Amino acid sequence: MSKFLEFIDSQVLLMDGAMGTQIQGADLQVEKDYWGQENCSEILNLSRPDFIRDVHMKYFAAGSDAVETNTFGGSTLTLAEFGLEDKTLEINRRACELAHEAIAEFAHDGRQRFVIGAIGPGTKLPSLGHIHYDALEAAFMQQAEGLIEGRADVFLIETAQDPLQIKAAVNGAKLAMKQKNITMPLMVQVTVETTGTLLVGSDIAAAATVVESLGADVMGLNCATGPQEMADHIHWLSKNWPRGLSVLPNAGLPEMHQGKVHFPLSPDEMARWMERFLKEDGINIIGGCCGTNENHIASLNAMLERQANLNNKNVSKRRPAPAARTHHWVPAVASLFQQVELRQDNAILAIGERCNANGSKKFREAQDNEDWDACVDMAKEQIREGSHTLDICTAFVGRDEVRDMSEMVSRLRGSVTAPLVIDSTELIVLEAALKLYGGKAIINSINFEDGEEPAHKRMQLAKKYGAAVIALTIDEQGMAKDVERKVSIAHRLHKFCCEGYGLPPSDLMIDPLTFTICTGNEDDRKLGLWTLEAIERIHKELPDIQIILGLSNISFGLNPPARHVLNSVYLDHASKRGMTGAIIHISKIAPLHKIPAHEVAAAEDLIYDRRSPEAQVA
Ligand code: THG
Repeated sequence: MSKFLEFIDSQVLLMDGAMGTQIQGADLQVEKDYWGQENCSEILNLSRPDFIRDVHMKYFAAGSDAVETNTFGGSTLTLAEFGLEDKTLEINRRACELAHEAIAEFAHDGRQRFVIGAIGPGTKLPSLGHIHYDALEAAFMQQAEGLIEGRADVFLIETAQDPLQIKAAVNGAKLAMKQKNITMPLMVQVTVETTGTLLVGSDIAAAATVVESLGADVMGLNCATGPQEMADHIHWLSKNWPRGLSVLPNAGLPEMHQGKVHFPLSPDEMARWMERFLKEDGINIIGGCCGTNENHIASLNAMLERQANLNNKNVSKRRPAPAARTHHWVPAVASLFQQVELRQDNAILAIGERCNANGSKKFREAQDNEDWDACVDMAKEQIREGSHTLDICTAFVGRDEVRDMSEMVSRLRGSVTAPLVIDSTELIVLEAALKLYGGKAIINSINFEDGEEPAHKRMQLAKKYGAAVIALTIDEQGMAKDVERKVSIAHRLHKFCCEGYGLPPSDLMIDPLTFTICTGNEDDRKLGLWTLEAIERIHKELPDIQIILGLSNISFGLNPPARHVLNSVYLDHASKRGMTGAIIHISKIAPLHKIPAHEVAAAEDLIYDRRSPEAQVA
């Protein structure tokens, strides 16, 4: 484990206060100090290293255990707004060196201190279409390389307003680490506005679902509001988030005083709030954002020392241990807006089937006419009917699947609250969709039909973009029909995805395949029953994974009313055996008590292949 993660595991870590407050309070000249670019404070790393180093030293003197590098706007894209893109590496490297130089000035006391490589969001929101994922990832990668060269101890992706931007920043940092053959802890701090969501509308649970799927070591909140407005969100994280927690509020909600922004919270008030978060929510890292200065940090430092020495009068300690907390991480996927649990209480996860070029004539025609509004309306209708997530498939002979999928995802991401299930056999379609999607999607699907290579490629996507995965029981011998093969491929998929890629078992959704049992062919009569038996075994042998089916396949060949009955009855039986989700047309599903008993019985006879003696003779 890194020294930083060891530290925050055993003691609360104090970060610094704002850089901006310090810069505003200083007498800096636009031409001389900013090289004519007044809004680019990253220039100061090169033009006024003495000033930046002094700010860091002020915070260390006030008690900080770590300072953030002056690189908030240091991604290539943000620097390009000032014509400084070519200086990305130099600026980020130099900023880290300045923080290290400040630490060196305090070497005499032997304390452990850290350099936190700050990565701000930039000015463009990918979920709103301001910038494409690829450009963002490349820009963050270059910034991260500079931070690594300057020996930052940690990456801090902060003031995040868009989960898709978080993905680009995390992946940029990961690519840089791979390039430089190094691993560093990753912190992600989101900014929850007074509206209660991130700027693009994500609530804290949606944001946490995405951040968790990317493997960040610490999640926290910073900016936008003071501690008071953060309290509910911090409390949610405390109860749910499985790893380290950080809180860096502004010095209260900004107020306008005679045309100037004023942050009202005093150092004492700030410390009281943070003391409460320490005790009630078990956070690991505290510090300040806009409006906080060295007085706030000194006050937080004094509070920490007081807490550390409450029960220990003999040896003087600097930091208390983080308060114990119990959290429960619920496996989930997410749209840009909200989290949806993969295991529903007393119900299956309903995946709407109708936004599928192969599964709905209406959708296919709307897609072919490029009537995207009609396509989006079908998505919304399915949510109104009760679908928790939506399967999206745009595979249509003669059309460009990447383009159509991109059209769909870039519309749906901002207009529907349900997470998306990206249904395509084409790798490029899956990746194009994932690059557009700020939520935590579900990839539909992987299998071993052509060996493991295609599955490897899809798992790499799932890990990179943070997605759950539907995995079909198909191998090199083809689709599994009998129980033994379904179960053994399920185990192979589990091993491949969970052991091979660290996919949480709860994010693996095994699909043991539904075939129609309505062909009249003798060979097909037992297919539904075998799938039910496979569900029962898989559920027993791999209890943590999800099990889903494309339900409507079971009844291909029957007339619509009969299909609705068979689908409903089969869903009921599959759920009782352990199925946790299904791709369905939910408004056509009826609870069994609403279906006439003789129809249920007929459907069950079909499913269990119970035939009257005459029928068997025939
Ligand atoms: N497993 C997984 N994904 C899947 C499937 C699966 N994706 C596609 C499919 N199978 C599930 N989706 C559907 C969607 C629609 C229908 C069946 C399965 C369907 N549609 C009617 C029809 O074709 O007759 C409605 C036609 C219409 O409205 O025009 O039956 O198994 N992982």
